[in-house]
Amino acid sequence: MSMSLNSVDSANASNPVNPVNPVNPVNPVNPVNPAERPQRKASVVRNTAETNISVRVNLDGTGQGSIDTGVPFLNHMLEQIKRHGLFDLDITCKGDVDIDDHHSVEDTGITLGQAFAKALGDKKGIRRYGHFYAPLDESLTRAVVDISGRPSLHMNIPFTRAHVGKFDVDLFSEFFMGFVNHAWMTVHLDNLKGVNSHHQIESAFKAFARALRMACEYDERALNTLPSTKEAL
Ligand SMILES: [Mn+2]
Repeated sequence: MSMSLNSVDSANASNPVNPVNPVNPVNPVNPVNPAERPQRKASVVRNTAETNISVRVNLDGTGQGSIDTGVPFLNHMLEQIKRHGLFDLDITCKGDVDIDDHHSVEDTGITLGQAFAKALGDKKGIRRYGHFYAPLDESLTRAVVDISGRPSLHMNIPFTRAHVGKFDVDLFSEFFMGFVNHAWMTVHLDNLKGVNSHHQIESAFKAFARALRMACEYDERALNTLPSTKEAL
Protein backbone atom coordinates (compact mmCIF):
# COMPACT_ATOMS: atom_id res chain seq x y z
CA MET A 1 0.00 0.00 0.00
CA SER A 2 1.36 3.42 -0.85
CA MET A 3 0.26 6.70 0.70
CA SER A 4 0.96 10.13 -0.64
CA LEU A 5 1.64 13.05 1.64
CA ASN A 6 -0.92 15.04 -0.32
CA SER A 7 -3.73 12.60 0.29
CA VAL A 8 -2.95 12.49 3.99
CA ASP A 9 -2.79 16.27 4.17
CA SER A 10 -6.16 16.73 2.51
CA ALA A 11 -7.79 13.97 4.52
CA ASN A 12 -6.52 15.32 7.80
CA ALA A 13 -5.79 18.95 7.11
CA SER A 14 -6.10 20.10 10.71
CA ASN A 15 -3.38 17.74 11.88
CA PRO A 16 -1.08 16.92 9.00
CA VAL A 17 1.24 14.10 10.00
CA ASN A 18 3.92 12.46 7.96
CA PRO A 19 2.72 8.86 7.51
CA VAL A 20 6.30 7.59 7.34
CA ASN A 21 7.40 9.48 10.39
CA PRO A 22 4.61 10.38 12.82
CA VAL A 23 7.17 11.85 15.24
CA ASN A 24 7.88 14.88 13.03
CA PRO A 25 4.81 16.87 11.97
CA VAL A 26 4.78 18.11 8.40
CA ASN A 27 6.38 21.52 8.39
CA PRO A 28 4.19 23.93 6.41
CA VAL A 29 7.05 26.19 5.30
CA ASN A 30 10.82 25.83 5.48
CA PRO A 31 12.08 29.35 6.30
CA VAL A 32 14.75 30.82 4.05
CA ASN A 33 16.85 31.61 7.12
CA PRO A 34 18.51 28.30 8.10
CA ALA A 35 18.49 29.30 11.78
CA GLU A 36 14.68 29.36 11.76
CA ARG A 37 14.22 25.91 10.26
CA PRO A 38 13.14 22.96 12.39
CA GLN A 39 16.02 21.06 13.92
CA ARG A 40 16.65 17.83 12.06
CA LYS A 41 17.72 15.76 15.05
CA ALA A 42 16.69 12.32 16.23
CA SER A 43 17.43 9.85 19.01
CA VAL A 44 16.80 6.13 18.74
CA VAL A 45 17.36 3.45 21.39
CA ARG A 46 17.15 -0.15 20.18
CA ASN A 47 17.50 -3.00 22.66
CA THR A 48 17.43 -6.70 21.78
CA ALA A 49 18.80 -9.85 23.39
CA GLU A 50 21.89 -9.39 21.21
CA THR A 51 22.62 -5.66 21.32
CA ASN A 52 21.78 -2.46 23.22
CA ILE A 53 22.25 0.53 20.94
CA SER A 54 21.74 4.25 21.28
CA VAL A 55 22.06 6.68 18.34
CA ARG A 56 21.68 10.44 18.32
CA VAL A 57 22.02 12.32 15.05
CA ASN A 58 21.88 15.95 13.92
CA LEU A 59 21.74 16.14 10.11
CA ASP A 60 22.77 19.81 10.18
CA GLY A 61 25.76 19.33 12.43
CA THR A 62 29.47 19.94 12.14
CA GLY A 63 30.81 16.43 12.69
CA GLN A 64 30.75 16.35 16.50
CA GLY A 65 29.97 13.49 18.88
CA SER A 66 31.41 10.25 20.23
CA ILE A 67 31.25 6.74 18.82
CA ASP A 68 31.80 3.53 20.78
CA THR A 69 30.39 0.36 19.24
CA GLY A 70 32.73 -2.20 20.76
CA VAL A 71 34.02 -2.95 17.24
CA PRO A 72 37.10 -0.78 16.62
CA PHE A 73 37.06 -0.97 12.83
CA LEU A 74 33.35 -0.05 12.77
CA ASN A 75 34.14 2.93 15.02
CA HIS A 76 36.81 3.98 12.51
CA MET A 77 34.25 3.78 9.65
CA LEU A 78 31.48 5.59 11.54
CA GLU A 79 33.98 8.37 12.27
CA GLN A 80 34.22 8.76 8.47
CA ILE A 81 30.45 9.20 8.21
CA LYS A 82 30.53 11.75 11.03
CA ARG A 83 33.50 13.74 9.76
CA HIS A 84 32.88 13.69 6.03
CA GLY A 85 29.08 13.83 6.27
CA LEU A 86 29.26 16.68 8.81
CA PHE A 87 26.62 14.88 10.84
CA ASP A 88 26.75 15.13 14.62
CA LEU A 89 26.65 11.53 15.79
CA ASP A 90 26.63 9.92 19.22
CA ILE A 91 26.58 6.15 19.00
CA THR A 92 26.98 3.50 21.67
CA CYS A 93 26.57 -0.23 21.18
CA LYS A 94 26.91 -2.92 23.83
CA GLY A 95 26.67 -6.16 21.90
CA ASP A 96 27.51 -9.84 22.06
CA VAL A 97 30.97 -9.42 20.58
CA ASP A 98 32.05 -12.46 22.58
CA ILE A 99 30.22 -14.42 19.83
CA ASP A 100 31.44 -12.25 16.97
CA ASP A 101 30.96 -8.73 15.60
CA HIS A 102 28.01 -9.64 13.37
CA HIS A 103 25.09 -8.54 15.55
CA SER A 104 26.80 -5.33 16.66
CA VAL A 105 27.63 -4.25 13.09
CA GLU A 106 24.25 -5.16 11.59
CA ASP A 107 22.22 -3.67 14.45
CA THR A 108 24.26 -0.45 14.47
CA GLY A 109 23.41 -0.10 10.77
CA ILE A 110 19.72 -0.68 11.55
CA THR A 111 19.62 1.85 14.39
CA LEU A 112 21.56 4.48 12.43
CA GLY A 113 19.11 4.01 9.55
CA GLN A 114 16.15 4.48 11.91
CA ALA A 115 17.72 7.67 13.27
CA PHE A 116 18.24 9.12 9.78
CA ALA A 117 14.66 8.31 8.74
CA LYS A 118 13.35 10.00 11.88
CA ALA A 119 15.59 13.07 11.56
CA LEU A 120 14.71 13.57 7.88
CA GLY A 121 11.09 14.13 8.89
CA ASP A 122 8.83 15.14 6.01
CA LYS A 123 11.83 15.34 3.60
CA LYS A 124 10.54 18.59 2.14
CA GLY A 125 13.26 20.76 0.63
CA ILE A 126 16.00 18.12 0.61
CA ARG A 127 18.17 17.44 -2.41
CA ARG A 128 17.16 13.74 -2.24
CA TYR A 129 20.02 12.58 -4.51
CA GLY A 130 23.71 12.54 -3.62
CA HIS A 131 26.83 11.11 -5.20
CA PHE A 132 30.56 11.18 -4.58
CA TYR A 133 33.76 9.51 -5.73
CA ALA A 134 36.27 9.08 -2.89
CA PRO A 135 39.82 7.92 -3.50
CA LEU A 136 42.03 6.49 -0.78
CA ASP A 137 45.45 6.01 -2.31
CA GLU A 138 45.05 3.23 -4.90
CA SER A 139 41.38 2.63 -4.04
CA LEU A 140 38.48 4.53 -5.65
CA THR A 141 34.83 4.08 -4.67
CA ARG A 142 31.67 5.70 -6.01
CA ALA A 143 28.61 6.10 -3.78
CA VAL A 144 25.18 7.14 -5.04
CA VAL A 145 22.35 7.80 -2.58
CA ASP A 146 18.65 8.34 -3.25
CA ILE A 147 16.39 9.14 -0.30
CA SER A 148 13.70 7.34 -2.24
CA GLY A 149 11.46 5.77 0.38
CA ARG A 150 12.41 2.39 -1.12
CA PRO A 151 15.08 0.35 0.67
CA SER A 152 17.59 -0.97 -1.84
CA LEU A 153 21.33 -1.76 -1.69
CA HIS A 154 23.48 -2.47 -4.74
CA MET A 155 27.17 -2.95 -4.13
CA ASN A 156 30.12 -4.21 -6.09
CA ILE A 157 33.19 -4.30 -3.87
CA PRO A 158 35.66 -6.99 -5.05
CA PHE A 159 37.32 -7.45 -1.67
CA THR A 160 40.93 -8.52 -1.93
CA ARG A 161 40.96 -10.12 1.55
CA ALA A 162 38.43 -11.79 3.83
CA HIS A 163 39.43 -9.74 6.87
CA VAL A 164 40.72 -6.27 7.69
CA GLY A 165 42.56 -6.95 10.92
CA LYS A 166 39.91 -8.75 13.00
CA PHE A 167 37.02 -7.28 10.96
CA ASP A 168 35.22 -9.76 8.68
CA VAL A 169 34.57 -8.02 5.33
CA ASP A 170 31.21 -9.87 5.09
CA LEU A 171 29.99 -7.42 7.73
CA PHE A 172 30.39 -4.49 5.33
CA SER A 173 27.22 -5.47 3.48
CA GLU A 174 25.44 -6.34 6.75
CA PHE A 175 25.95 -2.77 7.97
CA PHE A 176 24.69 -1.18 4.75
CA MET A 177 21.76 -3.61 4.40
CA GLY A 178 20.65 -2.73 7.93
CA PHE A 179 21.03 0.97 7.17
CA VAL A 180 19.11 1.11 3.86
CA ASN A 181 16.29 -1.12 5.13
CA HIS A 182 15.56 1.25 7.99
CA ALA A 183 16.53 4.59 6.42
CA TRP A 184 14.32 3.76 3.41
CA MET A 185 17.06 4.74 0.98
CA THR A 186 18.54 3.42 -2.27
CA VAL A 187 22.33 3.11 -2.07
CA HIS A 188 24.78 2.06 -4.80
CA LEU A 189 28.40 1.43 -3.80
CA ASP A 190 30.97 0.54 -6.47
CA ASN A 191 34.66 0.08 -5.75
CA LEU A 192 36.14 0.93 -9.15
CA LYS A 193 39.78 0.27 -8.22
CA GLY A 194 41.40 -1.13 -5.13
CA VAL A 195 44.09 -3.45 -3.84
CA ASN A 196 44.16 -2.86 -0.10
CA SER A 197 40.92 -4.04 1.53
CA HIS A 198 41.15 -1.47 4.35
CA HIS A 199 41.30 1.21 1.63
CA GLN A 200 38.43 -0.38 -0.31
CA ILE A 201 36.14 -0.20 2.71
CA GLU A 202 37.29 3.19 3.95
CA SER A 203 36.94 4.83 0.53
CA ALA A 204 33.40 3.40 0.37
CA PHE A 205 32.47 4.89 3.76
CA LYS A 206 33.99 8.25 2.82
CA ALA A 207 32.14 8.34 -0.50
CA PHE A 208 28.94 7.27 1.24
CA ALA A 209 29.33 10.00 3.86
CA ARG A 210 29.69 12.73 1.24
CA ALA A 211 26.87 11.38 -0.92
CA LEU A 212 24.56 11.10 2.08
CA ARG A 213 25.42 14.65 3.13
CA MET A 214 24.54 15.94 -0.34
CA ALA A 215 21.25 14.02 -0.39
CA CYS A 216 20.20 15.22 3.08
CA GLU A 217 21.10 18.87 2.53
CA TYR A 218 18.46 21.45 1.73
CA ASP A 219 18.09 22.58 -1.86
CA GLU A 220 17.84 26.34 -1.33
CA ARG A 221 15.88 26.79 -4.57
CA ALA A 222 13.26 24.21 -3.61
CA LEU A 223 12.86 24.59 0.14
CA ASN A 224 9.14 23.93 0.11
CA THR A 225 9.02 21.23 -2.52
CA LEU A 226 9.16 17.49 -2.09
CA PRO A 227 11.61 16.33 -4.80
CA SER A 228 9.22 13.78 -6.31
CA THR A 229 6.57 14.13 -9.04
CA LYS A 230 4.65 11.54 -7.02
CA GLU A 231 4.63 14.08 -4.17
CA ALA A 232 5.67 11.28 -1.85
CA LEU A 233 9.01 9.91 -0.72
MN1 LIG B 1 41.89 3.79 7.88
